[in-house]
Amino acid sequence: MTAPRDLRSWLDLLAAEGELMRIGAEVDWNLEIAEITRRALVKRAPALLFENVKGYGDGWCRRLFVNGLGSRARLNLMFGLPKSASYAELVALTRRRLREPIAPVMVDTGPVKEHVIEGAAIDLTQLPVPFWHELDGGRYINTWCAVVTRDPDSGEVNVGTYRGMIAGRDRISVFLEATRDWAKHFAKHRARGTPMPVAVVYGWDPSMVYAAGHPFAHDEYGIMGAIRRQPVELVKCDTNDLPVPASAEIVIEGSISPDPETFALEGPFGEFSGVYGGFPRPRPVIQVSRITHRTDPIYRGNLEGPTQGSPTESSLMFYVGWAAAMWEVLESQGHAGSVLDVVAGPWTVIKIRKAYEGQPRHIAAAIWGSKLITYIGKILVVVDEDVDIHDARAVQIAIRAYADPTKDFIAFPMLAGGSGDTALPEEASDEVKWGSGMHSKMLIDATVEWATHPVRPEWRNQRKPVNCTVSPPEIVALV
Ligand SMILES: Cc1cc2nc3c(=O)[nH]c(=O)nc-3n(C[C@H](O)[C@H](O)[C@H](O)COP(=O)(O)O)c2cc1C
Ligand SMILES: [Mn+2]
Repeated sequence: MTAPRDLRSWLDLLAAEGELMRIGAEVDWNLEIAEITRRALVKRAPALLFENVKGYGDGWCRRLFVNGLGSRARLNLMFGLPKSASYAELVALTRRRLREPIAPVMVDTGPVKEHVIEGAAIDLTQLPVPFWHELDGGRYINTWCAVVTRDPDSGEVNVGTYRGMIAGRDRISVFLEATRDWAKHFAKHRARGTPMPVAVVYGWDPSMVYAAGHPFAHDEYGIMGAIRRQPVELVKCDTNDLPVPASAEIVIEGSISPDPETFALEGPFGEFSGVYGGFPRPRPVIQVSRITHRTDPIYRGNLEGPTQGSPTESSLMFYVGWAAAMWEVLESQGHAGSVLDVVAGPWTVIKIRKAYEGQPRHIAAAIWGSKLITYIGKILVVVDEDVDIHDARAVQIAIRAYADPTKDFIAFPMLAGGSGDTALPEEASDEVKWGSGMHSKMLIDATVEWATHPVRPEWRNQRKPVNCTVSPPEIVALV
Protein backbone atom coordinates (compact mmCIF):
# COMPACT_ATOMS: atom_id res chain seq x y z
CA MET A 1 0.00 0.00 0.00
CA THR A 2 1.26 3.46 -0.81
CA ALA A 3 1.73 6.08 1.90
CA PRO A 4 -1.53 7.64 3.09
CA ARG A 5 -2.35 10.67 1.00
CA ASP A 6 -2.44 14.07 2.68
CA LEU A 7 -2.12 17.62 1.38
CA ARG A 8 1.66 17.43 1.10
CA SER A 9 1.75 14.22 -0.92
CA TRP A 10 -1.06 15.63 -3.09
CA LEU A 11 1.11 18.71 -3.75
CA ASP A 12 4.02 16.41 -4.70
CA LEU A 13 1.77 14.59 -7.16
CA LEU A 14 0.50 17.87 -8.63
CA ALA A 15 4.08 19.14 -9.00
CA ALA A 16 5.13 15.93 -10.76
CA GLU A 17 2.20 16.33 -13.15
CA GLY A 18 2.97 20.00 -13.92
CA GLU A 19 -0.19 20.99 -12.06
CA LEU A 20 1.33 23.13 -9.29
CA MET A 21 2.74 26.64 -9.31
CA ARG A 22 4.63 27.90 -6.27
CA ILE A 23 4.49 31.66 -5.84
CA GLY A 24 7.47 33.07 -3.99
CA ALA A 25 6.71 36.72 -4.79
CA GLU A 26 5.09 38.70 -2.01
CA VAL A 27 1.31 38.91 -2.38
CA ASP A 28 -1.30 40.78 -0.37
CA TRP A 29 -4.07 38.82 1.36
CA ASN A 30 -6.29 41.86 0.91
CA LEU A 31 -7.98 41.24 -2.50
CA GLU A 32 -4.72 40.61 -4.40
CA ILE A 33 -4.63 36.85 -3.79
CA ALA A 34 -8.27 36.68 -4.84
CA GLU A 35 -7.59 38.43 -8.14
CA ILE A 36 -4.56 36.24 -8.89
CA THR A 37 -6.69 33.18 -8.15
CA ARG A 38 -9.47 34.42 -10.39
CA ARG A 39 -7.09 34.94 -13.29
CA ALA A 40 -5.61 31.48 -12.73
CA LEU A 41 -9.09 29.99 -12.90
CA VAL A 42 -9.86 31.83 -16.14
CA LYS A 43 -6.72 30.35 -17.68
CA ARG A 44 -7.32 26.89 -16.18
CA ALA A 45 -3.84 27.40 -14.72
CA PRO A 46 -2.20 25.04 -12.21
CA ALA A 47 -3.02 24.96 -8.53
CA LEU A 48 -1.34 27.78 -6.60
CA LEU A 49 0.77 27.60 -3.45
CA PHE A 50 1.39 31.10 -2.08
CA GLU A 51 4.57 30.96 0.00
CA ASN A 52 5.05 34.63 0.76
CA VAL A 53 1.90 36.34 1.98
CA LYS A 54 2.48 39.94 3.04
CA GLY A 55 2.68 40.26 6.81
CA TYR A 56 2.86 36.50 7.41
CA GLY A 57 6.55 35.78 6.86
CA ASP A 58 7.31 35.44 10.57
CA GLY A 59 4.10 33.79 11.70
CA TRP A 60 3.33 30.16 12.47
CA CYS A 61 1.25 29.90 9.28
CA ARG A 62 2.91 31.39 6.21
CA ARG A 63 1.47 29.44 3.30
CA LEU A 64 -1.84 29.32 1.47
CA PHE A 65 -3.01 26.77 -1.10
CA VAL A 66 -5.81 27.44 -3.60
CA ASN A 67 -7.23 26.03 -6.82
CA GLY A 68 -6.30 22.42 -6.06
CA LEU A 69 -9.33 21.03 -7.91
CA GLY A 70 -9.70 23.88 -10.39
CA SER A 71 -9.55 21.70 -13.50
CA ARG A 72 -11.02 18.44 -14.67
CA ALA A 73 -7.48 17.06 -15.02
CA ARG A 74 -6.91 17.54 -11.28
CA LEU A 75 -10.29 16.04 -10.41
CA ASN A 76 -9.23 13.05 -12.51
CA LEU A 77 -5.91 12.83 -10.66
CA MET A 78 -7.74 12.84 -7.32
CA PHE A 79 -9.62 9.73 -8.43
CA GLY A 80 -6.50 8.08 -9.84
CA LEU A 81 -7.84 8.46 -13.41
CA PRO A 82 -5.74 9.56 -16.38
CA LYS A 83 -5.75 13.36 -16.62
CA SER A 84 -7.65 13.16 -19.89
CA ALA A 85 -10.56 11.04 -18.60
CA SER A 86 -13.95 12.29 -19.80
CA TYR A 87 -16.76 13.94 -17.89
CA ALA A 88 -18.82 10.77 -18.25
CA GLU A 89 -16.03 8.65 -16.76
CA LEU A 90 -15.63 11.05 -13.83
CA VAL A 91 -19.37 11.04 -13.06
CA ALA A 92 -19.54 7.25 -13.35
CA LEU A 93 -16.52 6.78 -11.06
CA THR A 94 -17.94 9.21 -8.49
CA ARG A 95 -21.14 7.15 -8.44
CA ARG A 96 -19.23 3.91 -8.04
CA ARG A 97 -17.18 5.30 -5.15
CA LEU A 98 -20.33 6.52 -3.37
CA ARG A 99 -21.48 2.92 -3.18
CA GLU A 100 -18.29 1.49 -1.73
CA PRO A 101 -17.35 3.54 1.34
CA ILE A 102 -14.16 2.48 3.13
CA ALA A 103 -14.52 2.87 6.88
CA PRO A 104 -12.06 5.25 8.59
CA VAL A 105 -9.69 4.03 11.29
CA MET A 106 -8.87 5.76 14.58
CA VAL A 107 -5.18 6.24 15.37
CA ASP A 108 -3.61 7.57 18.57
CA THR A 109 -1.88 10.61 17.18
CA GLY A 110 -0.62 12.24 14.01
CA PRO A 111 1.16 15.25 12.52
CA VAL A 112 -1.83 17.54 13.18
CA LYS A 113 -0.95 17.30 16.89
CA GLU A 114 2.59 18.65 16.42
CA HIS A 115 1.68 22.14 17.68
CA VAL A 116 -1.03 23.53 19.95
CA ILE A 117 -2.34 27.08 20.33
CA GLU A 118 -4.82 27.77 23.10
CA GLY A 119 -6.33 30.43 25.33
CA ALA A 120 -5.28 34.03 24.83
CA ALA A 121 -2.73 32.98 22.20
CA ILE A 122 -5.51 32.17 19.75
CA ASP A 123 -5.75 34.77 17.00
CA LEU A 124 -7.43 33.71 13.77
CA THR A 125 -5.92 36.63 11.87
CA GLN A 126 -2.59 34.80 12.24
CA LEU A 127 -3.83 32.59 9.43
CA PRO A 128 -3.22 34.11 5.95
CA VAL A 129 -6.95 34.35 5.26
CA PRO A 130 -7.61 36.37 2.09
CA PHE A 131 -10.19 39.09 1.84
CA TRP A 132 -11.90 37.55 -1.16
CA HIS A 133 -14.40 40.07 -2.58
CA GLU A 134 -14.60 43.84 -2.09
CA LEU A 135 -17.99 43.83 -0.39
CA ASP A 136 -17.63 40.71 1.76
CA GLY A 137 -18.67 41.25 5.37
CA GLY A 138 -15.20 40.28 6.57
CA ARG A 139 -12.34 37.84 6.03
CA TYR A 140 -13.86 34.48 5.14
CA ILE A 141 -11.80 31.81 6.87
CA ASN A 142 -14.13 28.88 6.12
CA THR A 143 -14.21 28.64 2.34
CA TRP A 144 -12.63 25.22 1.68
CA CYS A 145 -12.72 23.25 4.87
CA ALA A 146 -14.45 20.36 6.60
CA VAL A 147 -16.73 21.14 9.53
CA VAL A 148 -17.13 18.15 11.84
CA THR A 149 -19.99 17.68 14.31
CA ARG A 150 -21.67 14.74 16.04
CA ASP A 151 -25.30 13.80 16.57
CA PRO A 152 -25.70 13.89 20.37
CA ASP A 153 -28.23 11.01 20.25
CA SER A 154 -26.88 8.56 17.70
CA GLY A 155 -23.21 9.54 17.93
CA GLU A 156 -23.08 9.70 14.13
CA VAL A 157 -20.42 12.07 12.78
CA ASN A 158 -21.11 14.58 10.01
CA VAL A 159 -18.57 16.35 7.83
CA GLY A 160 -19.74 19.32 5.73
CA THR A 161 -18.39 22.44 4.05
CA TYR A 162 -20.11 25.58 5.32
CA ARG A 163 -18.93 29.16 5.02
CA GLY A 164 -17.65 31.16 8.00
CA MET A 165 -16.21 34.62 8.63
CA ILE A 166 -13.68 35.85 11.17
CA ALA A 167 -15.80 37.67 13.74
CA GLY A 168 -13.07 38.21 16.35
CA ARG A 169 -9.70 36.81 17.48
CA ASP A 170 -11.28 33.53 18.49
CA ARG A 171 -14.70 33.69 16.85
CA ILE A 172 -16.04 32.51 13.48
CA SER A 173 -19.62 33.46 12.56
CA VAL A 174 -21.26 30.82 10.38
CA PHE A 175 -24.12 30.27 7.97
CA LEU A 176 -26.15 27.42 9.45
CA GLU A 177 -29.15 26.28 7.42
CA ALA A 178 -31.71 23.80 8.73
CA THR A 179 -31.48 21.70 5.56
CA ARG A 180 -27.87 20.78 6.38
CA ASP A 181 -26.79 17.86 8.51
CA TRP A 182 -24.89 19.90 11.10
CA ALA A 183 -28.05 21.98 11.64
CA LYS A 184 -29.85 18.79 12.68
CA HIS A 185 -27.17 18.27 15.33
CA PHE A 186 -27.39 21.92 16.34
CA ALA A 187 -31.18 21.71 16.76
CA LYS A 188 -30.73 18.85 19.26
CA HIS A 189 -28.17 20.84 21.23
CA ARG A 190 -30.46 23.89 21.20
CA ALA A 191 -33.30 21.80 22.61
CA ARG A 192 -31.00 20.73 25.46
CA GLY A 193 -29.49 24.18 25.90
CA THR A 194 -25.97 22.81 25.38
CA PRO A 195 -23.27 24.18 23.07
CA MET A 196 -22.44 22.01 20.04
CA PRO A 197 -18.81 20.87 19.81
CA VAL A 198 -17.29 21.63 16.40
CA ALA A 199 -14.00 20.98 14.63
CA VAL A 200 -12.94 22.73 11.42
CA VAL A 201 -10.26 21.08 9.27
CA TYR A 202 -8.15 23.04 6.76
CA GLY A 203 -5.78 21.38 4.34
CA TRP A 204 -5.79 17.66 3.70
CA ASP A 205 -6.46 15.16 0.94
CA PRO A 206 -8.55 16.67 -1.91
CA SER A 207 -11.25 14.06 -1.32
CA MET A 208 -12.09 15.85 1.93
CA VAL A 209 -13.98 18.80 0.49
CA TYR A 210 -15.17 16.79 -2.49
CA ALA A 211 -17.04 14.56 -0.03
CA ALA A 212 -17.88 17.20 2.59
CA GLY A 213 -19.14 19.70 0.02
CA HIS A 214 -21.66 17.40 -1.67
CA PRO A 215 -24.97 16.14 -0.40
CA PHE A 216 -24.03 12.56 -1.25
CA ALA A 217 -24.65 10.54 1.84
CA HIS A 218 -24.12 10.57 5.55
CA ASP A 219 -20.85 8.71 5.60
CA GLU A 220 -18.48 11.44 4.45
CA TYR A 221 -15.28 9.92 5.90
CA GLY A 222 -16.23 6.60 4.29
CA ILE A 223 -16.65 8.31 0.91
CA MET A 224 -13.26 10.03 1.30
CA GLY A 225 -11.80 6.57 1.94
CA ALA A 226 -13.49 5.26 -1.19
CA ILE A 227 -12.13 8.08 -3.35
CA ARG A 228 -8.60 7.61 -1.94
CA ARG A 229 -8.86 3.81 -1.99
CA GLN A 230 -7.40 3.97 1.53
CA PRO A 231 -9.10 4.35 4.90
CA VAL A 232 -8.98 7.83 6.41
CA GLU A 233 -6.81 7.85 9.55
CA LEU A 234 -8.53 9.90 12.24
CA VAL A 235 -7.47 11.28 15.60
CA LYS A 236 -9.69 12.67 18.34
CA CYS A 237 -9.69 16.38 19.01
CA ASP A 238 -8.10 17.47 22.31
CA THR A 239 -11.07 19.37 23.77
CA ASN A 240 -13.93 17.23 22.45
CA ASP A 241 -14.41 13.74 20.99
CA LEU A 242 -14.74 14.74 17.33
CA PRO A 243 -12.58 12.78 14.88
CA VAL A 244 -10.39 14.67 12.39
CA PRO A 245 -7.81 13.52 9.80
CA ALA A 246 -4.53 12.76 11.61
CA SER A 247 -2.41 14.37 8.90
CA ALA A 248 -4.53 17.51 8.42
CA GLU A 249 -2.62 20.77 8.23
CA ILE A 250 -4.72 22.75 10.74
CA VAL A 251 -7.67 21.92 13.00
CA ILE A 252 -9.73 24.47 14.91
CA GLU A 253 -11.63 23.12 17.91
CA GLY A 254 -14.54 24.96 19.43
CA SER A 255 -18.26 25.02 20.03
CA ILE A 256 -21.38 26.85 18.91
CA SER A 257 -23.74 28.20 21.56
CA PRO A 258 -27.47 28.17 20.78
CA ASP A 259 -27.86 31.41 22.78
CA PRO A 260 -28.72 34.23 20.29
CA GLU A 261 -26.87 36.64 22.60
CA THR A 262 -23.63 35.05 21.41
CA PHE A 263 -24.39 35.48 17.70
CA ALA A 264 -22.30 37.83 15.55
CA LEU A 265 -22.78 39.52 12.22
CA GLU A 266 -22.08 37.33 9.19
CA GLY A 267 -22.40 38.11 5.47
CA PRO A 268 -22.62 39.10 2.78
CA PHE A 269 -20.23 36.89 0.81
CA GLY A 270 -19.49 36.61 -2.90
CA GLU A 271 -21.31 33.33 -3.29
CA PHE A 272 -21.30 30.31 -5.58
CA SER A 273 -24.34 31.73 -7.33
CA GLY A 274 -22.04 34.36 -8.83
CA VAL A 275 -23.43 37.26 -6.79
CA TYR A 276 -23.23 38.42 -3.18
CA GLY A 277 -25.49 36.29 -1.04
CA GLY A 278 -26.51 35.77 2.57
CA PHE A 279 -27.77 39.14 3.77
CA PRO A 280 -25.76 40.28 6.80
CA ARG A 281 -27.45 39.07 9.98
CA PRO A 282 -26.40 37.99 13.45
CA ARG A 283 -25.60 34.30 13.04
CA PRO A 284 -24.23 31.51 15.26
CA VAL A 285 -20.56 31.65 16.22
CA ILE A 286 -17.86 29.00 16.57
CA GLN A 287 -16.11 29.98 19.79
CA VAL A 288 -12.58 28.67 19.22
CA SER A 289 -10.89 26.98 22.16
CA ARG A 290 -7.86 25.39 20.55
CA ILE A 291 -5.87 25.18 17.34
CA THR A 292 -3.66 22.22 16.52
CA HIS A 293 -1.42 22.20 13.47
CA ARG A 294 1.46 20.61 11.63
CA THR A 295 4.87 22.24 11.51
CA ASP A 296 4.84 25.06 8.94
CA PRO A 297 1.20 24.36 8.08
CA ILE A 298 -0.47 25.14 4.79
CA TYR A 299 -3.81 26.91 5.11
CA ARG A 300 -6.41 26.14 2.41
CA GLY A 301 -8.75 28.74 0.91
CA ASN A 302 -11.08 29.08 -2.05
CA LEU A 303 -12.19 31.94 -4.28
CA GLU A 304 -15.96 31.55 -4.52
CA GLY A 305 -18.14 33.41 -7.00
CA PRO A 306 -18.01 32.38 -10.66
CA THR A 307 -18.24 35.18 -13.21
CA GLN A 308 -18.51 35.22 -16.97
CA GLY A 309 -15.57 33.32 -18.39
CA SER A 310 -14.29 32.46 -14.94
CA PRO A 311 -15.33 29.24 -13.23
CA THR A 312 -14.52 28.44 -9.63
CA GLU A 313 -13.15 25.33 -8.06
CA SER A 314 -16.53 24.55 -6.57
CA SER A 315 -18.38 25.09 -9.86
CA LEU A 316 -16.01 22.68 -11.60
CA MET A 317 -16.37 20.17 -8.80
CA PHE A 318 -20.14 20.58 -8.43
CA TYR A 319 -20.55 20.04 -12.16
CA VAL A 320 -19.42 16.46 -11.61
CA GLY A 321 -20.51 15.74 -8.05
CA TRP A 322 -24.02 17.13 -8.35
CA ALA A 323 -24.62 15.20 -11.55
CA ALA A 324 -23.54 12.02 -9.74
CA ALA A 325 -25.79 12.82 -6.77
CA MET A 326 -28.76 13.48 -9.08
CA TRP A 327 -28.26 10.18 -10.88
CA GLU A 328 -28.27 8.41 -7.51
CA VAL A 329 -31.50 10.09 -6.39
CA LEU A 330 -33.28 9.48 -9.68
CA GLU A 331 -32.27 5.84 -9.88
CA SER A 332 -33.30 5.26 -6.28
CA GLN A 333 -36.73 6.67 -7.13
CA GLY A 334 -37.41 4.31 -10.01
CA HIS A 335 -36.07 6.32 -12.95
CA ALA A 336 -33.21 3.93 -13.77
CA GLY A 337 -33.23 3.27 -17.48
CA SER A 338 -34.99 6.54 -18.25
CA VAL A 339 -32.17 8.86 -17.19
CA LEU A 340 -29.51 8.97 -19.91
CA ASP A 341 -27.35 11.97 -18.97
CA VAL A 342 -27.22 14.79 -16.42
CA VAL A 343 -25.39 18.11 -16.60
CA ALA A 344 -25.44 20.15 -13.40
CA GLY A 345 -24.64 23.82 -13.91
CA PRO A 346 -26.44 27.13 -13.50
CA TRP A 347 -29.32 25.15 -14.98
CA THR A 348 -29.47 21.43 -14.48
CA VAL A 349 -30.31 19.57 -17.66
CA ILE A 350 -31.47 15.97 -17.58
CA LYS A 351 -31.75 13.82 -20.68
CA ILE A 352 -34.30 11.03 -20.52
CA ARG A 353 -35.96 8.36 -22.57
CA LYS A 354 -39.46 9.22 -21.39
CA ALA A 355 -41.29 6.14 -20.17
CA TYR A 356 -44.63 7.84 -19.53
CA GLU A 357 -46.19 11.27 -19.85
CA GLY A 358 -45.59 13.33 -16.70
CA GLN A 359 -42.23 11.70 -15.94
CA PRO A 360 -40.35 15.03 -16.15
CA ARG A 361 -42.53 16.36 -13.30
CA HIS A 362 -41.95 13.18 -11.37
CA ILE A 363 -38.20 13.67 -11.83
CA ALA A 364 -38.30 17.30 -10.69
CA ALA A 365 -40.36 16.34 -7.65
CA ALA A 366 -37.87 13.59 -6.77
CA ILE A 367 -34.93 16.00 -6.89
CA TRP A 368 -36.68 18.77 -4.98
CA GLY A 369 -37.95 16.25 -2.45
CA SER A 370 -34.45 14.91 -1.75
CA LYS A 371 -31.33 16.20 0.02
CA LEU A 372 -30.54 18.00 -3.22
CA ILE A 373 -33.06 20.71 -2.39
CA THR A 374 -30.83 23.72 -2.71
CA TYR A 375 -30.24 26.71 -4.91
CA ILE A 376 -28.28 24.61 -7.38
CA GLY A 377 -31.44 22.79 -8.52
CA LYS A 378 -33.43 26.00 -8.93
CA ILE A 379 -34.00 25.48 -12.64
CA LEU A 380 -34.31 21.99 -14.09
CA VAL A 381 -34.66 21.28 -17.78
CA VAL A 382 -35.70 17.84 -18.99
CA VAL A 383 -35.18 16.90 -22.63
CA ASP A 384 -35.53 13.85 -24.85
CA GLU A 385 -32.75 11.51 -25.79
CA ASP A 386 -31.87 13.15 -29.11
CA VAL A 387 -30.65 16.40 -27.50
CA ASP A 388 -26.94 16.89 -26.75
CA ILE A 389 -27.18 18.37 -23.27
CA HIS A 390 -23.52 19.37 -23.29
CA ASP A 391 -24.41 21.87 -26.02
CA ALA A 392 -26.30 24.84 -24.51
CA ARG A 393 -27.59 25.83 -27.93
CA ALA A 394 -29.09 22.41 -28.54
CA VAL A 395 -30.90 22.66 -25.20
CA GLN A 396 -32.23 26.11 -26.10
CA ILE A 397 -33.49 24.80 -29.45
CA ALA A 398 -35.29 21.94 -27.70
CA ILE A 399 -36.94 24.33 -25.24
CA ARG A 400 -38.06 26.61 -28.02
CA ALA A 401 -39.33 23.75 -30.17
CA TYR A 402 -41.07 21.58 -27.60
CA ALA A 403 -41.92 23.60 -24.49
CA ASP A 404 -45.09 25.64 -24.26
CA PRO A 405 -44.36 28.22 -21.54
CA THR A 406 -47.96 28.26 -20.33
CA LYS A 407 -47.91 24.60 -19.37
CA ASP A 408 -44.33 23.31 -19.64
CA PHE A 409 -42.63 26.00 -17.54
CA ILE A 410 -43.76 24.88 -14.11
CA ALA A 411 -42.96 27.03 -11.09
CA PHE A 412 -43.05 25.42 -7.66
CA PRO A 413 -43.32 28.26 -5.14
CA MET A 414 -41.87 28.64 -1.65
CA LEU A 415 -39.53 25.70 -1.35
CA ALA A 416 -36.55 25.51 0.95
CA GLY A 417 -33.00 25.87 -0.29
CA GLY A 418 -33.07 29.42 -1.51
CA SER A 419 -30.99 31.40 0.95
CA GLY A 420 -28.44 32.05 -1.78
CA ASP A 421 -31.10 33.31 -4.16
CA THR A 422 -30.71 37.04 -4.62
CA ALA A 423 -33.73 37.16 -6.94
CA LEU A 424 -35.72 37.24 -3.73
CA PRO A 425 -36.52 39.97 -1.23
CA GLU A 426 -34.33 39.88 1.86
CA GLU A 427 -37.23 38.65 3.98
CA ALA A 428 -37.69 35.42 1.98
CA SER A 429 -34.06 34.44 2.32
CA ASP A 430 -33.98 34.78 6.10
CA GLU A 431 -32.72 31.36 7.13
CA VAL A 432 -32.79 32.38 10.79
CA LYS A 433 -36.57 32.83 10.46
CA TRP A 434 -37.49 30.05 8.01
CA GLY A 435 -34.75 27.54 8.77
CA SER A 436 -33.62 27.88 5.18
CA GLY A 437 -34.18 30.52 2.56
CA MET A 438 -37.50 30.05 0.78
CA HIS A 439 -37.61 30.44 -2.99
CA SER A 440 -39.29 29.13 -6.10
CA LYS A 441 -38.04 26.47 -8.43
CA MET A 442 -38.83 25.85 -12.05
CA LEU A 443 -39.07 22.83 -14.27
CA ILE A 444 -38.87 23.32 -18.00
CA ASP A 445 -40.30 20.20 -19.60
CA ALA A 446 -38.86 20.29 -23.09
CA THR A 447 -39.67 16.69 -23.90
CA VAL A 448 -41.99 16.10 -26.80
CA GLU A 449 -45.53 15.76 -25.55
CA TRP A 450 -46.87 12.51 -26.85
CA ALA A 451 -50.51 13.52 -27.20
CA THR A 452 -50.02 16.79 -29.03
CA HIS A 453 -47.17 15.79 -31.30
CA PRO A 454 -48.57 12.84 -33.21
CA VAL A 455 -46.08 11.21 -35.46
CA ARG A 456 -47.37 11.62 -38.97
CA PRO A 457 -46.60 9.05 -41.62
CA GLU A 458 -46.40 11.70 -44.33
CA TRP A 459 -43.47 13.19 -42.36
CA ARG A 460 -41.77 9.79 -42.46
CA ASN A 461 -42.57 9.36 -38.77
CA GLN A 462 -39.96 11.96 -37.78
CA ARG A 463 -40.56 14.97 -35.56
CA LYS A 464 -37.53 16.70 -36.96
CA PRO A 465 -36.36 17.43 -40.48
CA VAL A 466 -34.35 14.57 -41.90
CA ASN A 467 -31.35 15.48 -43.98
CA CYS A 468 -31.39 13.99 -47.45
CA THR A 469 -28.80 11.53 -48.59
CA VAL A 470 -25.95 12.84 -50.67
CA SER A 471 -25.02 10.14 -53.09
CA PRO A 472 -23.04 11.24 -56.14
CA PRO A 473 -19.40 10.48 -55.19
CA GLU A 474 -18.08 13.72 -56.65
CA ILE A 475 -20.46 15.68 -54.35
CA VAL A 476 -19.64 13.54 -51.29
CA ALA A 477 -15.99 14.35 -51.86
CA LEU A 478 -16.80 18.04 -51.68
CA VAL A 479 -18.64 18.07 -48.34
C1 LIG B 1 -16.71 25.47 -1.22
C2 LIG B 1 -18.07 25.14 -0.67
C3 LIG B 1 -18.73 26.04 0.15
C4 LIG B 1 -19.98 25.76 0.66
N1 LIG B 1 -20.59 26.66 1.49
C5 LIG B 1 -21.78 26.35 2.06
C6 LIG B 1 -22.39 27.22 3.00
O1 LIG B 1 -21.88 28.29 3.32
N2 LIG B 1 -23.55 26.88 3.57
C7 LIG B 1 -24.15 25.70 3.25
O2 LIG B 1 -25.20 25.41 3.81
N3 LIG B 1 -23.62 24.85 2.35
C8 LIG B 1 -22.44 25.14 1.76
N4 LIG B 1 -21.89 24.29 0.86
C9 LIG B 1 -22.65 23.10 0.42
C10 LIG B 1 -22.61 22.02 1.45
O3 LIG B 1 -21.28 21.72 1.79
C11 LIG B 1 -23.28 20.78 0.86
O4 LIG B 1 -24.65 21.05 0.70
C12 LIG B 1 -23.09 19.56 1.73
O5 LIG B 1 -23.87 18.53 1.21
C13 LIG B 1 -23.52 19.78 3.14
O6 LIG B 1 -23.23 18.63 3.89
P1 LIG B 1 -24.37 17.89 4.69
O7 LIG B 1 -25.23 17.27 3.63
O8 LIG B 1 -23.58 16.90 5.47
O9 LIG B 1 -25.03 18.92 5.51
C14 LIG B 1 -20.62 24.54 0.33
C15 LIG B 1 -19.95 23.62 -0.47
C16 LIG B 1 -18.69 23.92 -0.98
C17 LIG B 1 -17.98 22.91 -1.83
MN1 LIG C 1 -23.77 14.88 5.86
